[in-house]
Amino acid sequence: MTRESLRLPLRDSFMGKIAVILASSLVFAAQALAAATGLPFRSDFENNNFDEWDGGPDETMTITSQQASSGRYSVQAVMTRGQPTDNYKDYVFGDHPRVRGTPVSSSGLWLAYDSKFDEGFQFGRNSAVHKSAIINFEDENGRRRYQIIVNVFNSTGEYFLEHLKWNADRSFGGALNGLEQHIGTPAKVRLGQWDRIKLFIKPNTPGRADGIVRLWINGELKVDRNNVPLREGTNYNPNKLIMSNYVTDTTTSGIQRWDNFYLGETDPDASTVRPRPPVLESVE
Ligand SMILES: [Ca+2]
Repeated sequence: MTRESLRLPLRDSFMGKIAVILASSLVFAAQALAAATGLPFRSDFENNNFDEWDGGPDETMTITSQQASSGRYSVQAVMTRGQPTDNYKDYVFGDHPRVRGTPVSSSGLWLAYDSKFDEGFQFGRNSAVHKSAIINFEDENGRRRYQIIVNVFNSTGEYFLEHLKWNADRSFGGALNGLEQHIGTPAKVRLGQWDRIKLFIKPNTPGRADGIVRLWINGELKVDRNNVPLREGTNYNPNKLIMSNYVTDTTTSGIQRWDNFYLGETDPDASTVRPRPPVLESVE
């Protein structure tokens, strides 16, 4: 075949069609592999503002350079005895009605962040749990229907995953069971030290109790459940993250901190395990 033959109009046209078909296939493949809208999300507050988040009240929640688990900045929330606190920041993603994007895939969702309660922190005495972060499954009207909440038990300081259900009319639908730490000694808040929290949730097949919930505290697996009806018979998806500091128990006081958030469809620690690069044998 000569170079001239490749320049024939017919061949150019044929090759052009092949190119278009190939390009279309690649676009289709890329769409099939597309991540959920808005993911992966990372926030380490190094730009000294909350611009990475989608809003929420922050009366006593600020970014500080006094300490951080990564970089220079982190978030602090100050709770004062005798006063309720309503600080939080939202991040909406996937198929949330404020995004209307690609939902989180059926392979699941990872959340990781650093949490700290300062020395002297007093958990409330008139309530059971203190919130840290929440993943909401919200419906087409932006109403929470299922929640997985990273909590601390006020009485023991142990981390505790709570699973709540809400109705379409905003009424409380009840607490679902079985997400306490069950592997080894329950991990507790270490006052004055950062704790790394990592959570994996895989929504169940609607109507089947085959959802997965895993929780690691400082790298230790503490919850590993494979039979969780995360969304029961519905097909709502996780689509909102809340950095939560909603405290109604006014016996609570002290400073709570957050830093180094990751939310995405792959394990944030998986990239540290890389296949060995091929070794080029010497050809000298
Ligand atoms: Ca930081």
